[in-house]
Amino acid sequence: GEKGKNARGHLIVVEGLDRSGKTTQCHMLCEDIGGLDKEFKYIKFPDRTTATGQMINAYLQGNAEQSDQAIHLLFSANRWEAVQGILNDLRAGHTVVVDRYAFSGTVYSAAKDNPSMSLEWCWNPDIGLPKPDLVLFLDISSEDAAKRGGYGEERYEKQEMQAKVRALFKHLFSRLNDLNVKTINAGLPLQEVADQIWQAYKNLDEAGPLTEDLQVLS
Ligand code: FDM
Repeated sequence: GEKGKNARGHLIVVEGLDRSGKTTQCHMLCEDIGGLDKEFKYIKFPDRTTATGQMINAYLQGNAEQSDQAIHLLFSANRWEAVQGILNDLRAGHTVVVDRYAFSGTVYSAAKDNPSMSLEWCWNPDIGLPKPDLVLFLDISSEDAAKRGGYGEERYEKQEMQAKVRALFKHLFSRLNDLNVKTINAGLPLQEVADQIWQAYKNLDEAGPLTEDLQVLS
């Protein structure tokens, strides 16, 4: 359909566990959006290229230590420093596809079971970030993830951690009830997952141009 002059782009977040195929699916989605002759932008968090991202990368690879609180806030800062760019893209009418966001930020930190970091505490620094129009949660059991060749070498890539993260994702999404979340079984073959993501995108796109301002996470 015709896009109104003031229509903003959609903010779409893809979330999920390690080995859920998130990044592959983001690329397939972007390619299909581009195929419709629409402008898109792909962003991955953590963005390891910035100053905060380099600190996060060193932590994840085991080359630096951080307190649980400090690394949590660095992940959040890594999103906050990208906000103006995201808003500019959305206002220019571009679709922004985000690979991990505040939801990963909250559940990976909460999964550490640090008694001074409740789920609420973990969510707090991300309050005010642009709120996605759609969250695609790629859900995969640890058995299915293991079939894909197991986890890598980074800090959180352990089965026990992943199981906690999965439960916390479900818990967090059940609590954020004004959020548009679509859970997709990421244990299905790649193309079936891609088809379901595309259907969810089409539903959003066909609902018409977005003229209202973007909301924020609360
Ligand atoms: N992760 C990712 C966090 O712990 N907090 C965050 O805010 C984000 C965005 O970092 F284990 C974790 C999730 C994962 C690790 O992510 C690196 P990628 O997607 O593998 O780069």
